[in-house]
Amino acid sequence: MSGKKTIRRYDGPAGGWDALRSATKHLFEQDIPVRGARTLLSANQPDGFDCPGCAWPDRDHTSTFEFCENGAKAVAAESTKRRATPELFAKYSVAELSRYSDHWLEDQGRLTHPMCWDAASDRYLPLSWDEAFATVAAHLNGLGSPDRAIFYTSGRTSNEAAFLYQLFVREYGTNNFPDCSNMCHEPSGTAMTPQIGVGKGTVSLHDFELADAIFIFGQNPGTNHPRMLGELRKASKRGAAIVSFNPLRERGLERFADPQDKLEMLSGGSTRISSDYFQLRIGGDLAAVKGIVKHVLETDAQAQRSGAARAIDAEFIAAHTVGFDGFAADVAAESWETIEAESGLSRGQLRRAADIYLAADGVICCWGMGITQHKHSVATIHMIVDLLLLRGNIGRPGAGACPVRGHSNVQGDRTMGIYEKPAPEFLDRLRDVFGFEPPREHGFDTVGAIEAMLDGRGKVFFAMGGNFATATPDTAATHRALRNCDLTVHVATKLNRSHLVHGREALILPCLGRTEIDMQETGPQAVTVEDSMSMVHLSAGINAPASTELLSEPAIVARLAEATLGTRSKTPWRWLIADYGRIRDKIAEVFDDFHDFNRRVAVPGGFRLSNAAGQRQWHTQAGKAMFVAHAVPTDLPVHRARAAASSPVFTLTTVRSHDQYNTTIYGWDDRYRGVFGERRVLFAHADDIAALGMSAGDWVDIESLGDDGAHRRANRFMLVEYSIPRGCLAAYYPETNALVPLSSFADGARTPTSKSIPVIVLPHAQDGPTDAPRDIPVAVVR
Ligand SMILES: Nc1nc2c(c(=O)[nH]1)N[C@H]1C(S)=C(S)[C@@H](COP(=O)(O)OP(=O)(O)OC[C@H]3O[C@@H](n4cnc5c(=O)[nH]c(N)nc54)[C@H](O)[C@@H]3O)O[C@H]1N2
Ligand SMILES: Nc1nc2c(c(=O)[nH]1)N[C@H]1C(S)=C(S)[C@@H](COP(=O)(O)OP(=O)(O)OC[C@H]3O[C@@H](n4cnc5c(=O)[nH]c(N)nc54)[C@H](O)[C@@H]3O)O[C@H]1N2
Ligand SMILES: [Mo]
Repeated sequence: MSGKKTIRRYDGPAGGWDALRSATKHLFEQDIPVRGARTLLSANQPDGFDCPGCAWPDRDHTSTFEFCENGAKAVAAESTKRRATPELFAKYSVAELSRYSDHWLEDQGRLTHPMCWDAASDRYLPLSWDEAFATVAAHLNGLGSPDRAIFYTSGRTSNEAAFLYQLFVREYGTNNFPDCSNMCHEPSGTAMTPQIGVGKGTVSLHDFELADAIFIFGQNPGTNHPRMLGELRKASKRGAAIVSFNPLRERGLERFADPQDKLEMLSGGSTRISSDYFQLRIGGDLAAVKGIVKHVLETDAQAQRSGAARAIDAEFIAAHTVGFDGFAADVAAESWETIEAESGLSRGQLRRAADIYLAADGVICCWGMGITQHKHSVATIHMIVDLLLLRGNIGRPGAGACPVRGHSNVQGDRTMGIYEKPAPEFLDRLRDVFGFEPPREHGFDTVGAIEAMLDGRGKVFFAMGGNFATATPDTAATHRALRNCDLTVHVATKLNRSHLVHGREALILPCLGRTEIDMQETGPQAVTVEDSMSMVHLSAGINAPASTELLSEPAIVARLAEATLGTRSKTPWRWLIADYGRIRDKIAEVFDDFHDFNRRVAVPGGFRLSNAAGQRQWHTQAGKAMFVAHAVPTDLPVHRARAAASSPVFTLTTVRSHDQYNTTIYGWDDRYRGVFGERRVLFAHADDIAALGMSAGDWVDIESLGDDGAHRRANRFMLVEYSIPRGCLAAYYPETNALVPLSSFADGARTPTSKSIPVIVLPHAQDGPTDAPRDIPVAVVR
């Protein structure tokens, strides 16, 4: 971490030797060169642990070790030798810790002891687990209503832990389950469930071997799902079209050198990834996809007139869908002018994309956060699914919808019932299996939880992992909300900002990570996870725990449940955690899809959950897949801000750098975008920088223009010239979260609009406040 700032173009491929070098450096920095290699080799192996990085599936989960730079960083971060011990907390008060950067906090290493904030000294002091559970239980039992307590989940939590957690919280009496999904792929489920009857992707890895075209919307696999590049590379090599829609030039979507491929590595070769790259405007995807659909329908009309073969799959549409006529009429009525203006792509570019779609037998559409974090994200996903339906591209080999999930078990957590709006049938099953009456009223999602803590309806905030204070929008409001709580509790592996922005009382409960041996009464335990393609498999740690004091997440839930519910609960909590196979038997009793769970998951690679839409069974209201029409929006917050403001208004999107995992900052480099030694950068088009009367390298402040009239600022960012459309800007998350108003979220899904923030750019006010925490060079601290 020299802190040396350099901005230079990166012309190498993604992956390659740079990836190996970078991974080695990160292992080395965590003091784990030798054992780290063994740890790495166990990632995604049948008898090893599931990589705590992303949710991209592994080939059969039985393949030889698949190298992944960012997987290596995630593993290195967890198996670090550093420890955040009670001595650290004795040395620094919370006020002092708060002045350090997120990277510094993370870099203190693994938490080792349960800690309790002491108001008199403003320090976290160690306490026993029994005292910790008694404290939480006393608070929970002292609330007038269980709905005053909020239970957050991040997406690393295993199926077993998540299942026990939702069971405990529902026995306690609330559905207040905000989770990271609310900020992530919530719109995907919200859009797809009524439209095709499932809220998950319909494809498997096998489909990637068969697809003729893969469309990628708003996703940066080179950084966030590096193993996906392996699949894309193979697809590219066999001639499949790969079509990217992204405002930014992302190196990983252009070229990739597979560290797995000896020849490619030794020859210095690389493979082209995208055959076509469309740099649309931020938020322009709905317009772009509608433009493609319009071309497809016009081509079909032409074919019908000339008696040629239909361009759409009329048989599929007739047999399997409803709503086509109204949809087609709506598309016909949308003007090309609007489509071009809002997408930023020309009619010719969209014709090109439509021709690729029409030429392909099987098409997969992938999408990520570039689609889900907008006001109109649900509508955009409807349109992507509409596009697939036009030619029957769902429910047959080589085709389908592929929302690419983030956290390694975020999909599994939802499957296990971490959801603020549980289905009545699921609650009935819980009631029958566990003999209690679950609460029926819907709970708070992430935005709702912040609102509730702000206005006093939320009093206790409990987090199973994650970094709520930093990951959420409207940083100032979120911090006020957390500080307004009577008690905040964080189950965590590493120190983070959320532990420092605490309630009147506060606890940190340290837990085991995936990579560690989870020893319970009957012996070492494995947990299960579900990847982005609905494969469920086992994960067993191999390292000794970071501290003898650590408890597993299931054990923390079980002991907290006992302390809180006492004899009110009929659930045999201790018995369940003595052998996680018993938890899995209960999961099998509640969910039909998990029948014979223990036996089926024991097979290397595990099993795939059923996917009705993938079988062309449509569990929708109409019993068929549904075409859903949406007008291209022209009255979004950005449009309104442009109409009202006197200075130029830009659309800012917030993205991940190559050296971070969400709020965990591994380092200051973003290799593929050519940024080294700095995270406070603002990517902009050269002409926009000039139009502002500024130069690349200048420092600026960013002010967002929310509909609520409030002025939100994030200060001190360096302008970086980048290949991005005019009027569009990009900066890193979470430095820019302060700019997203709490009230700005996706229609229908309430996902904060972190990818389309109307902003103005001002010269940096030297004397103005800077919200950048003091950065302490790592070398000095150690
Ligand atoms: N190493 C690493 N891996 C990760 C994570 C991490 O932080 N680090 N995070 C994990 C999590 S939780 C998630 S959800 C995933 C996130 O993975 P991604 O979905 O790839 O996440 P982002 O980095 O937010 O960026 C998405 C991409 O969308 C583009 N984009 C921005 N706005 C728009 C738009 O309006 N339209 C279009 N078409 N594109 C747009 C950006 O340029 C960027 O390339 O990754 C997971 N994996
Ligand atoms: N502006 C903006 N905001 C965003 C996004 C964006 O693109 N732009 N993306 C959103 C998305 S997609 C997501 S998913 C959220 C992420 O939000 P979160 O999931 O809340 O955040 P993370 O940074 O992934 O959480 C990291 C913390 O988890 C803890 N941790 C790590 N491993 C474990 C474990 O095994 N067990 C436990 N108990 N704790 C563990 C560590 O203490 C670590 O500090 O952020 C969202 N916020
Ligand atoms: Mo995510």
